[in-house]
Amino acid sequence: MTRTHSCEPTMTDEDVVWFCRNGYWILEAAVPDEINRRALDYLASNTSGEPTEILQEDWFVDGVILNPAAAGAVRSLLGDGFALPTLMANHRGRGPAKPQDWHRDSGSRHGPELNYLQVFYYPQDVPPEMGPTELLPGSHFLYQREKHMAHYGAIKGGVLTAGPAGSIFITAYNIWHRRAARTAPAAAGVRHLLKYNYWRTVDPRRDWIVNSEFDVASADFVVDGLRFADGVRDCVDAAAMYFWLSGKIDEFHYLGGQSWPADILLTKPTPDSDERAHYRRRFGVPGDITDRRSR
Ligand SMILES: O=C(O)CCC(=O)C(=O)O
Ligand SMILES: [Fe+2]
Repeated sequence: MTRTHSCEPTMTDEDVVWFCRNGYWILEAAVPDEINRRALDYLASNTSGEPTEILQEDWFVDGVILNPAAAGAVRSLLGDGFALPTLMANHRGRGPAKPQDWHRDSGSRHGPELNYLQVFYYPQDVPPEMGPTELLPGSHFLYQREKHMAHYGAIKGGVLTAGPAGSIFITAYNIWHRRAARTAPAAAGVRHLLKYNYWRTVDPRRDWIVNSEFDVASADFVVDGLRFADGVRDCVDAAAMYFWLSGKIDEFHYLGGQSWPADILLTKPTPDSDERAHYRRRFGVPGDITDRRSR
């Protein structure tokens, strides 16, 4: 029988909006060292690309799968009583190696729904030279034929998930990703990357950490980094996902043109400040502004 889990959410409205616009959420060094070491020992003797048996190990389930930081984020995005992974993959990186092709994993669907999450865990330190996974922020809404994607080389704006042992990153399943180039020699060791999915079992509703000051009309739906989507499509797609997660997708009707949530970024973050200034179009917010528009 599939196991489910209940716990408290840890993400706020702003965090959920950040996930909607970028398609991932990183938890650095979430898993304690002792569990990372046990996982590495386990993977040294279980060399399968699908070591699903690790899901039978209580120390692994408690330390990684039900890790409080990870489970709290999964709970925020998938609701209470989410179902636990039933399959485990291990992507081993050996070096030196060229980057993998950009891809989405098979079975990807596009749209505002978020019914499962693809989660990755590094049991060892993964500095850039060890070939971390690279993600393209906002690409969970970008459709491209897989065979075409495989021809792209480096894409400006990709984010390396380099991080310390115990880091976990949570992704929208269809985000574009690839293993980055590894420059470290073989002697630097294998890079293990465990990958698994959690599943929603309840209808979506806004039951993460609700901030009563949060105003969806002025929320920041612009992807962080380069904007790849056509025009303001990043905002429209991210806002639609936020409404879907809130159980309010029936109220989301983008008028088009310059209406909400279309948004122009006026200043870009600098190395000293990540402040972003926006020019916002407030007309078209569902149920807002004039109180006369129902759709
Ligand atoms: O090894 C990695 O960093 C990513 C691997 C991956 O995404 C895959 O093989 O599907
Ligand atoms: Fe993949």
